Amino acid sequence: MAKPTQYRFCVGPWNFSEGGDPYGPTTRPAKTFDWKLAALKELGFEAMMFHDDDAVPEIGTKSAAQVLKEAKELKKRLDGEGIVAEMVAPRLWFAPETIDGGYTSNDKKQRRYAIDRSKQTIDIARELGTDLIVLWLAREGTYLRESKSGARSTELLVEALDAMLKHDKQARLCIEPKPNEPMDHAYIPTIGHALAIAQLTRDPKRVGALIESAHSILAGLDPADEIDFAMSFGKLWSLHLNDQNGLKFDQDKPFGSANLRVAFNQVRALERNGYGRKGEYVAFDVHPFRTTREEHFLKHLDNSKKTFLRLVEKARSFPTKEADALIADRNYQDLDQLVLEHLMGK
Ligand code: XLS
Ligand code: MG
Repeated sequence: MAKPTQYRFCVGPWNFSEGGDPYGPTTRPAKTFDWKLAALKELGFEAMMFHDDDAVPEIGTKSAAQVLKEAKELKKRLDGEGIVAEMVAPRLWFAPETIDGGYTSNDKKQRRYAIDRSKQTIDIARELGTDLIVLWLAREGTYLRESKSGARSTELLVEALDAMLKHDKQARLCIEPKPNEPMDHAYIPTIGHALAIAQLTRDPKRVGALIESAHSILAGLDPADEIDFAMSFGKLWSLHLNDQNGLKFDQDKPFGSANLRVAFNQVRALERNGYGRKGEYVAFDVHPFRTTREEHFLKHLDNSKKTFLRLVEKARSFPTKEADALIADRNYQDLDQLVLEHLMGK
């Protein structure tokens, strides 16, 4: 039997968020990068994930050479702290150039911008010592179905992925699906879509996926099934655990906060497929509740990690023999209760 996985944890600077939402301003003061780095270490996280402009702030105002210089400096800084850069993601949904999407924009110039910026992200990742590029395809979709062609958009997405694969022979592209928000409909809504589009690219082996629990739930799916499916292809290269109370706006709640059983089943899926054995990190893409006081700024991260580790224990101590006997007897009533009793504990 393989040794139990020692999970390693990761978080992004955006997860120390200040409470702003579309209806109101921030509720906590912004923290500096140094503060976040120190906090991450104190919480026992070993890696940080970055958007291109987290790694190099105000990236749009800087020359290519300056961007690489700052990425190099960041790498030194991280090395000094013993923190790994897990991935870099192009933030393609903020810039005025990507108002109509990046890779699938109807404007050729804007598509060019999106591809160039993605190539630059790969260059930054190389400087930071990671080959992992995360693509959350935020605005690659439509507000209005008739405004874009799904067939053409699929072609454009493949073109963009191919341009990135060609730019760097080592880079691995990790698609993070989400079915909606900010768009009405997104073009790569599920893991199945992500893995299918990989097959159309020039190097399918280097196109994989990242699952975010809340995004699967928003697609009406069970994230545990998405994990099992991606891992059957050997293509779950990163993970954003969090929680989501039904089909609403993206909530990024602490892991297990809305549905402990769904969280438990995600952990079981990770355990049975050996997630983490090839060095993959468990990231928590969670945000503090808007009402969170400044002195409780880090609780959502610490609590997500605590819950995750408790659920690992629960997965490892699950009474498998008893469950197997109930399954063989098709006694799913008692199987259901066995799970509940196990989660509630004595
Ligand atoms: C949004 C995503 C985003 C990606 C990285 O929901 O979590 O932050 O993880 O671009
Ligand atoms: Mg995410």
